[in-house]
Amino acid sequence: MLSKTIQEALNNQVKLEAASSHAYLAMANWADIQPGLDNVAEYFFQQSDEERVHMLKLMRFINERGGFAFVPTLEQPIITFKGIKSMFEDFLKHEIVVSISINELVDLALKEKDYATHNFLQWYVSEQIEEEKSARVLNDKLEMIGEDKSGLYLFDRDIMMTRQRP
Ligand code: OFO
Repeated sequence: MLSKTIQEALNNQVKLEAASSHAYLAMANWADIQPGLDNVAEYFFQQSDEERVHMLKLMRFINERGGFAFVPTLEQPIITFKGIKSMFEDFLKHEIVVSISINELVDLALKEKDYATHNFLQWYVSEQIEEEKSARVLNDKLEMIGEDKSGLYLFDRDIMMTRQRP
């Protein structure tokens, strides 16, 4: 049985995963209307789906452990970007926020001696290592490319190969 404290903390994480899904959906849409960023758009559509899966996994766990998962109210995310570089910077910043939140949850689960939740959260710890790494690699590539149009062409062409399979 989940304590009220853990249930609330997990529901906050549900909201953060939902907000991630929303934020990446906005990035996908923005990329979708830019010339030549079709694969970047596809990358973020898939990333958005993946965040929804993270949210659902949390909801199912909360319910399974005798809690109640709340469907969160979401604010509109940022929907336009100065350019591809600033969008990917936001992507990395967002993943770092999520990692911090997961770490705080792990810490809370230990403090509350909720070992089942602690164990469940390990999947998210590994996931965040991967997601932060992917976002960093993509930001490094964009840094290297700078304003080079052919570099950007290749970035878009190859981005789907960098996606980890769920
Ligand atoms: Fe849910 O993994 Fe990214 O944010």
